[in-house]
Amino acid sequence: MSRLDPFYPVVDSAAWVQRLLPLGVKLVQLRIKDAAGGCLLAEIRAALAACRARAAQLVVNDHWQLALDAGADFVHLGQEDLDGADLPALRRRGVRLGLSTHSDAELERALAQAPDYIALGPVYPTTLKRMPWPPQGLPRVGEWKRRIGPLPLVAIGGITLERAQGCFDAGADAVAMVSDITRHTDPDARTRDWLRATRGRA
Ligand code: TZP
Ligand code: MG
Repeated sequence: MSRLDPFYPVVDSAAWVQRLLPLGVKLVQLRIKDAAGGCLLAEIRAALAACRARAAQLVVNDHWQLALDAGADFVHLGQEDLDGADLPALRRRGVRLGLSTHSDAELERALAQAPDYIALGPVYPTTLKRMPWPPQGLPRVGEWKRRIGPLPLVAIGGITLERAQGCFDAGADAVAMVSDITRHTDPDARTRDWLRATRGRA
């Protein structure tokens, strides 16, 4: 089971990927919710080329077919995406799979797909996405880790640098965040702070 880099920023454009990689980011998710077709493929290809040039890994959210065509490292899917996704085709091409979970039932269903990592969210309240689940809290991170064993666990939702250590101590292998990087007043400095704080864990 391969390890994940502990610092896992989630961004919405290839431009963000290109900005973060020179700072030392080694794992990044491209999460584009408002584009389609050729534009999306171009974003994925640009992000992937940037990752290849810096020995970093690209995770593509939602768009598994485009990720497959482009040869991304990972696809990240929610439960609602699972029905339509051709998981065997992803496996054949060596595209790894990350799955979101928010409840016991979702965890059971996700584990049945033999994913390469499990994400649990929202650990803290998040302003980014309206979610029907209350914040899971750190005890739940520990519970998830006990249940999934050696499979990497990604904590997401309201995670700041100040909250990261608590997530790791509770059992997260990696922490993912949007706002704490992209909405920070100084995203580059914040990214460097994150890298300093997490590098020893990689
Ligand atoms: N999935 C669970 S919480 C979340 C997603 C995509 C949003 C994370 O954003 P932030 O700004 O780090 O809370
Ligand atoms: Mg999705």
